[in-house]
Amino acid sequence: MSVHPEKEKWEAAASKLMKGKSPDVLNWKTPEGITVKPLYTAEDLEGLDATNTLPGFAPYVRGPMATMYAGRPWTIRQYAGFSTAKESNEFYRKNLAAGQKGLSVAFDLATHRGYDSDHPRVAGDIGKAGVAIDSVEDMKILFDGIPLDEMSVSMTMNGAVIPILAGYIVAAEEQGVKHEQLQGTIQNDILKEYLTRNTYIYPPEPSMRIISDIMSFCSKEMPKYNTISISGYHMMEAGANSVLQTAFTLADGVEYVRAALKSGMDVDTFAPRLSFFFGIGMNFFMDIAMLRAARLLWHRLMSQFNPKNPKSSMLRTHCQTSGWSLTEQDPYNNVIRTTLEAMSAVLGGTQSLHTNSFDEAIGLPTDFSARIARNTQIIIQEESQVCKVVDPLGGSYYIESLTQAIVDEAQKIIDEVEELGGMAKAIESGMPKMRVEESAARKQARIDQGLDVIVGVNKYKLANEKIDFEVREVPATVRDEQVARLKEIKASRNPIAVEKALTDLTNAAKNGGNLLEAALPAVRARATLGEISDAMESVFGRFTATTRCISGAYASEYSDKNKEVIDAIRKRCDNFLEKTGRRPRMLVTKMGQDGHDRGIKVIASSYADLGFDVDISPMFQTPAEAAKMAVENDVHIVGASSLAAGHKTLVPALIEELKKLGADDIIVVAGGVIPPGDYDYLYDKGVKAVFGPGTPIPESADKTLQLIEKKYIQ
Ligand code: DCA
Repeated sequence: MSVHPEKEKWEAAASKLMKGKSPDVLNWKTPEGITVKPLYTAEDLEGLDATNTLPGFAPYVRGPMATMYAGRPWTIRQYAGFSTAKESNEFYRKNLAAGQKGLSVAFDLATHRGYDSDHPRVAGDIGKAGVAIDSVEDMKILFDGIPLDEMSVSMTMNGAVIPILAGYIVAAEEQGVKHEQLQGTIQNDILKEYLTRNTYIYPPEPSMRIISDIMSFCSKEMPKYNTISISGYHMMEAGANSVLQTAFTLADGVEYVRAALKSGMDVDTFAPRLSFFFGIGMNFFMDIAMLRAARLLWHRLMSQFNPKNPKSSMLRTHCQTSGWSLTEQDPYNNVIRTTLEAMSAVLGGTQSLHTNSFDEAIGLPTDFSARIARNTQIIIQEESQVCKVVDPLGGSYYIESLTQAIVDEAQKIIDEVEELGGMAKAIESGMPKMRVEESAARKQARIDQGLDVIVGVNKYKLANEKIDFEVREVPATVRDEQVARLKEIKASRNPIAVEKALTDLTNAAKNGGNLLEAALPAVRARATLGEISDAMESVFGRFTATTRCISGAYASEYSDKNKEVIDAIRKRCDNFLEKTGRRPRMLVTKMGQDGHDRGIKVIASSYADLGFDVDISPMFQTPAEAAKMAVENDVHIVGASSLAAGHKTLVPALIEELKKLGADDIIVVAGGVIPPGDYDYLYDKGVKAVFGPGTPIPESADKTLQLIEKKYIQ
């Protein structure tokens, strides 16, 4: 096919409309580095060999199932969990009665990191960002009245994956459900934890063994169960653009396949039960194309392992709308954002979908906001008629060519990863983390300059923001309830049986043997999650990451025209240096088990670009550890970032610890997902400023600097 016969006429018409300029000036370079033109034609389909393929057939670009939603719509699977198992169970049952189709369990951060609720490191985390699970007794309550032989349950667990999956299996056994009847998914994707999400426990090597052990156990005992959800979502939330998300997720997938093969499994015994998880952002067409590209690429990547079963190279995925794109400002706009993102996932052909609630930039979803989120999917599914046709955008000049562009760009990055020796080695080298953080800093700079529009945040702002809806709060008594139940369980079990089962598990960790299988007797004997996790930690150790930070990306994204704003702050930092002999120095820290470090990374690298001296604490600090570091580093200010509802406990505790060290002159500010209703509480406790999500960097830097200047040079 050649150029459209009237292409020149179109160019002339376009140019005329633009007062003589070439239509090329309308080209847009996306953050992925892809040039998007104002017009696509049949010419753009030339050489694209996957365009005219069929759904249900390789390379699956048009969808993994032949009939897709025309035969069965995607699973409406809302990710939820908070407080106690009992409260979460009630929430699940209500949602299932109202049209939700599958469960997706969110665990609290203490559970993720393998701590029981009575552990001193997790006092601020219990029941906050998910449900607290300490033993199989909690697990049984969580699924009370929910038949596990019928319900497909997804569990987002990566760190404490052995005690959680074993707990689920034993809870099912005690419901009378056989292993082979279990259907659902365990996230079990540890590589992305080292890359972005940070809810790991053990170092990479034993963690990869755990994954292979789970795949091996499930392939024999639980054939309907998806053993992993290889996740790009967290990379997107950490700032990865769609190409980075695709490339690193699929590269993680290849690494898992290699690990399973190395452990002696045949590719077709486990590959059909690998599943994926993508995050869907606000670039509508880009993310439709991303899902199509990911399917094509996965098929291509899997062919090197010579699978015989077509399902082994068929990418099936869950999607979630972007939490990061939700704004605290003018928050009902989030309903619209989520609807668009959901449409993108659906038009891209997802198998399962979570739509975020509009209040998630502020707090945990309420019954009301969860209903709107769920209904967003139900309305798309049951009212809009989009389910009637498979891959309705297949053949679109633009979508097909964007799909190919993502395939090409992502393949280049996958090749780079391969050159580094695969994803585990690449992660060790720091390459993927740096790429994601650079992408995040650039995005922030575009938003701060107004180049990327966010309605209500950097354009069409409300003069008087007033949040007038209820925000769900998890009471501090949840911890007391969990601790009381732990005591009860420990008092009523057979200590000799527990001891023996835990010793057997430690021996399996030391000498080999399937860890999931070895954990089952311990769970049946009522060993707790923390005890099971410790039994393996005593052999594997606990992983600590080194925190690194990129520099220059934020400032370099500023155009000369907009540089004024950041230059003004730089000048003030230089002035501070002149007057005091030091640059304004800030410690950014994350306390508790909250692993979301995108915010502090962006703050650290952009503040450094603006002239601050910035220290980043290691992850998972206790307030006492953060205070000690602030004093040792002699900082002027500490910025505490909280995205997991621990702010009311942890930030005041930090202030107390600073006082104990005689350092109450160190200013404390807080940022992250903090409901505006909690601001006064924090101010009363001595916090000097609170920065909600979406605060532009120059604005928070200005305020931070003012606080320091006021104290030291005015
Ligand atoms: N016609 C006939 N059968 C179909 C069709 C169709 N058009 N579409 C799907 N099915 C079948 C599937 O083959 C599957 O059966 P199988 O397991 O026996 O093969 C069943 O219906 C369920 O469909 P599926 O597309 O697998 O949807 P889910 O069970 O919801 O699984 C998946 C989605 C992504 C694979 C899974 O890993 C998952 O649920 N992930 C969620 C992860 C999550 O919640 N994360 C939270 C952060």
